[in-house]
Formats: sequence, structure tokens, C-alpha cells
Amino acid sequence: MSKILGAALPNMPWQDKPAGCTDPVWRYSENPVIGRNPLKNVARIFNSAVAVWKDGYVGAFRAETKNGIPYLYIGFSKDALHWDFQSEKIMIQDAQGNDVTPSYAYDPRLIKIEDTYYFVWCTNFHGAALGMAKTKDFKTFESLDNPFLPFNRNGVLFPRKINNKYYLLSRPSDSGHTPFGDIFLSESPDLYYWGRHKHVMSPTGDWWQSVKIGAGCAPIETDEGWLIFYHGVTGTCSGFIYSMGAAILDINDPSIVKHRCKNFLLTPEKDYEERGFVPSVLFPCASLQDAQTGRIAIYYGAADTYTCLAFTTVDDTISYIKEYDINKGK
Ligand code: BMA
Repeated sequence: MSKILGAALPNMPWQDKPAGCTDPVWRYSENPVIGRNPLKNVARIFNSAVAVWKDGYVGAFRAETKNGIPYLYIGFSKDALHWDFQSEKIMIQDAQGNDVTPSYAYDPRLIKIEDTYYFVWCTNFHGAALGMAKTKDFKTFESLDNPFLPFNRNGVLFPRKINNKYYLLSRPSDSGHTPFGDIFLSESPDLYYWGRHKHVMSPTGDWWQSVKIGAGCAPIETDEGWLIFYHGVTGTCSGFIYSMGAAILDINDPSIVKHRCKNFLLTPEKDYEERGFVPSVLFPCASLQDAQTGRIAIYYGAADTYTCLAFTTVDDTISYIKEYDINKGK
């Protein structure tokens, strides 16, 4: 039996595995959790992140406004399923209080480290690059500057320091619909200066992850290592298709991939995943987990249109990754 190392979260969203299901991950029967036109001037909310906040939950949402520009919105929830969104986008300030809100912001990750919540998103820094900000109260948001030069996407912080350093996964890219991409790891003493970059994983010969890959949910600490859910992309005559994969990284040096699954764990197959603004995109950005039971709820964007939820357990996922380990038989 594998174990999640962390806090208990007994009230997180959950549905048992459906009878007869032989897959390691199963969808929430009430998907999508957030439908079209969720609030005034917002057409779609997808590729968004949630975290525990007080006795409930907070979300950092990618909200596509009705002029087509994405911004970050905050929402609060008692059950992590029904959300009260704030009516305005979040404004970001520098340490001196100057407004540094970017002209667009998308694909947020929201990660709590010690007593602070960190946002990492794709921002406009003369093209697509990573933005980073922090908050303790979800009222003011202070920029931590842009960690890397352009172009980069899919920045995901580890939820605790490792050997007293912060770690960030990222995917160097171009500023368009990047036709390449590996996951890299960077280290920082203070969340401002990033270096000692290491390569983690590349696309593979498995078709679903043959074009590019990118980190998704914040790594989950387990007794087997850091469990990561990421996206893998394939190219077809009608465009890219995004699926979800999983791997386990070494607990002390997360540039070492201990196990990596050659199969996808979820791929677009429901109407709400195959049909939308960008068809066949399944984009994981966050998870909630309960260390007591090993339950994991994964939040993913569907078709650049909806926010959806899927479930697994640490044991279901880790045993599946090992069963279909990419290195097995080599
Ligand atoms: C990527 C990002 C994601 C999006 C995906 C598919 O480049 O823009 O936000 O989900 O493309 O359109």
C-alpha cells in the first residue's frame, strides 16, 4: 500500500470507483463542475487550480472574459464543487505597491508553502512567460517577479522546500502553440533567483505524449516519491490532443524520474472534453488529497471550456504507473 504524506482532508470531494471500472482514474459523474458563462463578462473557466483555505477551499481560476482575454479570478467554496466567484479579476502589485497586473494571465497553479499561497501562471512578458505572486489573505497579491526569461509555461512549485530550497517545474516554449517541450526543474533559495536547472522528462515514443509535455498539478508527496500528474500532447491532422499522464520523482532530487507511466491516465472521450472552444484538451492543474484515506481529486480543464473533476487513490495510481512503467522490459 502506498501512502500520501501530508494532512487529512476528510471533507474533500469524492466518489467511489464505479463497479467494473478497470482504469486507475475515474470521472466525477456530475462533470463539468463549472459550466459556460459562469459569471458576468466571463465566457469560460477552465485550466484552474484549487487549494484548502480556512474551513473550506479557494480557487485561482482562468477566466476567459467576453473580449477573449484571460485573467485570474478568485473563488471560494465550502465543498470545492460549488463556487462563489469574485466579480473582478485579481490585481497584482509589486513590493512597493505599484500595479503590475499583466495584460493577460492564464493556466494558474496555486500552491501553499508554509503559511503563504503562491500563484504561478502564464503571463505576458514580451510573450508567454511565467508570472509568480503570493498572498496570505486573497485580498492583496504581491508579485515575485517573473522567474524566467521568455518563453515558458506550465510553472509548478513543489509544496515544500527540499533541502532548504524551493523547486519549480517548468516547460520552456515559444510564444505560440509550441510544437515541442520538455519538463525542467529549477532551484531557488528565495523564490526570486532561480538556477541549477536540470532536465526532468521529454516527450516519448508513446503517441499521446510524443509532441510536448508539461507539469500539471502540484507534486503530491508520497512514501514512494513525488507523484506528478502532467499533460502529454499528440499531433493529429486536426490539431493537438491533450491527455493526462503520471510519474514519480525522487523525493530528495526531483530531477530523477523513478517511474513513469507509458499509458495515459485520462484522455478526452466525454462530450465535454471532445467538444468546446478547443476540442480534445484535458489539462490537469490541481489536486486535493486526503492522507488518511489516500483519496485524490484532480481538477482539470476540458476543451478550454469547462472545469472538471476526476478521482483516484494513491494506491490505484502508483500501482498503475508501476504496472505500465516506461522502463519496464527495457
Ligand atoms: C496551451 C495553453 C493552454 C490550453 C492549450 C490547448 O498552449 O494555452 O491554456 O489549454 O494550449 O488550447
